[in-house]
Amino acid sequence: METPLEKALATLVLTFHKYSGREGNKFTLSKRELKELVKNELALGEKMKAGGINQLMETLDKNKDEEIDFKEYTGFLSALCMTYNDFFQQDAK
Ligand SMILES: [Ca+2]
Repeated sequence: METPLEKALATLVLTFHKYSGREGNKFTLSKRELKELVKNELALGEKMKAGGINQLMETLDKNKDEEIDFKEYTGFLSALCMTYNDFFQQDAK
């Protein structure tokens, strides 16, 4: 049986592919695909303006090819995990 962590990992991977396959390269996120992912899958996405997406894209796109590959996406997940952890630690105080 799948453990909660395994389930979470599958969700992280499947969410990437759910959006990366929409246009252009099937294995990378274009800016539009990244925007859709953030908007639909994260509560903060609702509040994010166009400038925020541009900035996020610039931060994540380490090799500057205007696409977010899976490795670059893991950088995003890592930053999100850190934020969640900070949130839990603050909540525990
Ligand atoms: Ca890239």
